[in-house]
Amino acid sequence: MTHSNLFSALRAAFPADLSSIAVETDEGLLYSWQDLDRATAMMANLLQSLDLPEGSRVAVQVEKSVEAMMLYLATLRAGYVFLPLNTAYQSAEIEYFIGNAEPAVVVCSPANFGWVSKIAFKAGTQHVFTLGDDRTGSLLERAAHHSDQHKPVPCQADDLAAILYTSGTTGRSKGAMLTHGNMLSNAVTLKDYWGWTATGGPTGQGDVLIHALPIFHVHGLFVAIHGALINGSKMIWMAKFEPKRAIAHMSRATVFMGVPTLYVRMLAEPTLNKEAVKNMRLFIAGSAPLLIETFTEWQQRTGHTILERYGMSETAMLTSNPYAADKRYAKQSERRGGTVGFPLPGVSLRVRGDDGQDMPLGEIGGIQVKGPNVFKGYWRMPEKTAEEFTADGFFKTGDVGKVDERGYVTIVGRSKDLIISGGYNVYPAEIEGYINEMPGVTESAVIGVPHPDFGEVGVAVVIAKPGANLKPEAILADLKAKLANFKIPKRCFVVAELPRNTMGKVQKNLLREQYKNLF
Ligand code: MCA
Ligand code: AMP
Repeated sequence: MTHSNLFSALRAAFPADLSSIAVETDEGLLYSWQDLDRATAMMANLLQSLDLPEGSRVAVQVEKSVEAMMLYLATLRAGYVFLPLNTAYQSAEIEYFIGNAEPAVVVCSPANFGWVSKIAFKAGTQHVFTLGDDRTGSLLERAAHHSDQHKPVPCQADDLAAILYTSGTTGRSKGAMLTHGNMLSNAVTLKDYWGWTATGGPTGQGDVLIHALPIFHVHGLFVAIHGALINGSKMIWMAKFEPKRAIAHMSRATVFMGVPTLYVRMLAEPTLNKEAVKNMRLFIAGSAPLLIETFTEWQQRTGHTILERYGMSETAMLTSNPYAADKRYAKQSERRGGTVGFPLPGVSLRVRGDDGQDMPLGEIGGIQVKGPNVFKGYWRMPEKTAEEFTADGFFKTGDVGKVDERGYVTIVGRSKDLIISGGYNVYPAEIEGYINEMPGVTESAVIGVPHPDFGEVGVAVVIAKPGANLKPEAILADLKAKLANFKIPKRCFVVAELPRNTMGKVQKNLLREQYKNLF
């Protein structure tokens, strides 16, 4: 059997000197490569001691910490399936994910143990551990009793490594099943494509990554962590993004990855200038459209051109603007603002019209992709999976875009009804469902409108039942009690009617136009 455990590939890239520093936290804690190796071995041994069935899911909702990253690596190492959950999710959301994924192990913050364990045990989970962001909790206590030696469990490239929940236009969240092979192929490609170096550079120690993103989504968990580890690169670990501190770290770092909101917030800091970034090699942006204003302002202030790339939970990274260091890949060396660059090596990308035919260059259609990075399917949803793939095996991204004559891909919109707010996805159908159930509500429409900080935010437009006295603040407060905070519309309006087309369908484009200047 081929040994394709992703952890083994990452471990093989650790530097020879295991006593050197792998992670330095914002609070000044230092973790060596040996610490990563030993602690992940202990956690992997703990997981294996539980005698879990093959393919068991380990669902994790904890605050960002180096130990939380180690738990991810330990899950890979032990051959189980990692299921990360946004810390903002509340009980109804967690109940759905746990009920749907049926994890054998759940790890939560000590403060949430009461309600999370209740949900987990009800769903049949056998083991619930806690992990605090200050190295407290039963997970580490239990792991401390296990050996710090562990042989990674052999895996096939096609074995599941993680399930990431994501949603479509309608219905509940779907679990995208990513394999060891999906993620390893993407990590290896990006290491080359983005010119990671393990030695030299201004710090003398090769690349150093500022890790500023949450670790429950593809960007922070996979692109950033795999990127650093597979290059044996040190990470400067920020538990929470804070623009001033991120800029201060840049004198000792070379690579930064962020969603556009992070760049917008750093641009608001007077300390951001050419001197502050003089050691930096690469700024990467993705997860949401980077406004051309942000791209240009960043260039003027820092002298650096942000490299924008595009990906999805289902596919990890798909396209990237070029990093000129390696001419094999850089058909053009220019990073073009407003585009997401070229399909990555190994990724096939095509643009198709509604009739299923290829669109001519420069014309807009649905983006479809194929490659070793494309997921295995949606967890326990074979019909949904079949719907999202074409007969010849391309995945329909739901993004709308075009490819120009030089090969640059531009995303112009989305056919899926999705709002991307500060890099987090918000599904209008989910929010509308909650509003429509409130007493006194006839109907609602949630739309995305431009926002200077988050790029886009949700706005709810609600119709009241005759005689009902609906208060926008009460609607928002009710939502806040039930849903993750980033999903709450930033404004709510109670109106007499919604614009409709002749079929009676709400015309969200007209609502978006009407409310576009709110912020
Ligand atoms: C926080 N708030 C938000 C958001 N974040 N509202 C809308 N959108 C958001 N993204 C609100 C909270 O509800 C709260 O409101 C208030 O802001 C303060 O919350 P706090 O958590 O303190 O906010 P923050 O620390 O300022 O967070 C902003 C942030 C964060 C740093 C931009 O949202 C973030 O880390 N975003 C990155 C997301 C990410 O990693 N995405 C990658 C997905 P109130 O006080 O009213 O409750 S991976 C992906 O998309 C694909 C695959 C890809 O290509 O990478
Ligand atoms: P997720 O469901 O979190 O995986 O979000 C994936 C979606 O984020 C994609 O389908 C795109 O709509 C969007 N996205 C990711 N990167 C970019 C980008 N650079 N520009 C525009 N949209 C992006």
